[in-house]
Amino acid sequence: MEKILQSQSSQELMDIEEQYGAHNYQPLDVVLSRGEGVWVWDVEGNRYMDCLSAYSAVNQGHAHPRILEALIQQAQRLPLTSRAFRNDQLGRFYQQLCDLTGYDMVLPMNTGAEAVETALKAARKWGYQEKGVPDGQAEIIACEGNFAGRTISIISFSSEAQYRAGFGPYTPGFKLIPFGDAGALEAAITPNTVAFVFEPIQGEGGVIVPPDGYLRRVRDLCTRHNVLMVADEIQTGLGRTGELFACDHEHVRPDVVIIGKALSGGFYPVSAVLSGREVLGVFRPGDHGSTFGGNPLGAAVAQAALSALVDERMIENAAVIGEYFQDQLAEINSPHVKEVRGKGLMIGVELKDSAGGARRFCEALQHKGILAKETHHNIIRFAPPLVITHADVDWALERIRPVLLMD
Ligand code: IF1
Repeated sequence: MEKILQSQSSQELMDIEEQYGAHNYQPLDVVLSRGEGVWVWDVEGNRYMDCLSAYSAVNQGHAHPRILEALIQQAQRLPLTSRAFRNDQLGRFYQQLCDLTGYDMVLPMNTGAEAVETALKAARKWGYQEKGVPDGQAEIIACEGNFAGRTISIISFSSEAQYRAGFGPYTPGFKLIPFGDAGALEAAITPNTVAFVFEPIQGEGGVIVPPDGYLRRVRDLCTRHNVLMVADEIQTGLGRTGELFACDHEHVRPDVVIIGKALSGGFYPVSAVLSGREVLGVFRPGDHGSTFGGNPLGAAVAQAALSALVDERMIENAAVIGEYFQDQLAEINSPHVKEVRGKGLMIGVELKDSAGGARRFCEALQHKGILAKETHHNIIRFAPPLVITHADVDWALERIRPVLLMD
């Protein structure tokens, strides 16, 4: 089987995928078979710069040797125990994560959505147990344009029709307000509000950066009204925006932080909820769990992923190279571009309606050796691995420039 697969062309592999797979995605027609750093290669050996980083799960670059080694070593020893027993990696992972972030407690899960669901459950139980909200009355406020995953409770607070259509009935207890508007948050808070869940920069929403001072105002409002400030940093966190967390740009410390994606450097699904003892301390044995949550393989991989991020100064690189990348994109002065925005290496290029949508630009970029993804029809996202160099960005700009200047 392995031998046959290696000789098949991209087209043959795409045909098989289309024949058997559910069509819940419409990917670019590129079939990747190898990755290293910022580069990936397709089945025919063509090289591309990955400017999506698997939606910021590969911040450390593809096939990072230190994380790979941790994966191999742990996989050869003990991949999974379940949480019915303890393992020798989980405590070390917890300690490293708490030392790095300054939070007191961790609840480990696998996917981002599972961590978001965990945070929602913790906020509700905290509301009933600590805040005194009447049982079953907890309210959680979220923002229009959010993306937090695909489970039924998470899409219950999505404002995107397609993410909701056909999946009702929805989970009650959620309110939506405009993103970036602190006044709307204050108006929406009631005595039963237990949490405000938000992305510090909305990724899927279109790399929407809130006004300066917004996070600080949210922090003050949540403190004043005893509402948990819950930051979904699954995409913005772990260096993507040039700080450890995007909330760090305003020196704001949420009550709860949700991370995932790059927590494993893209090698393995690892996510986690971070908080003080007063929030995650509400869970008693048996309240919540997961077969793979906190497994030793994920814990070992996550330790290496965090060490690589810090020891190789990837966060600082994201800040410096991200600013250069963004400035140079703006300097192209493309007649199609409405705005270049973002922070660090989380960059969005919004096109004018007259440009005819971002997909054709992403396809043109693909043919120039750059893989980027559009969001919301007219925004091209550039989010390369945080190991990208100044020279890599110049290589990319030589190819991006003619595409953004095409008719
Ligand atoms: C898809 C989007 C990005 C996330 C934030 C939680 C999750 C995600 C801020 C859930 C996941 C992924 C999911 C993937 C595509 C991608 C995505 F386009 F869907 F919205 F990145 F922007 N919070 N985002 O970005 O984490 O359960 O996936 O591990 O569903 O198509 P997950």
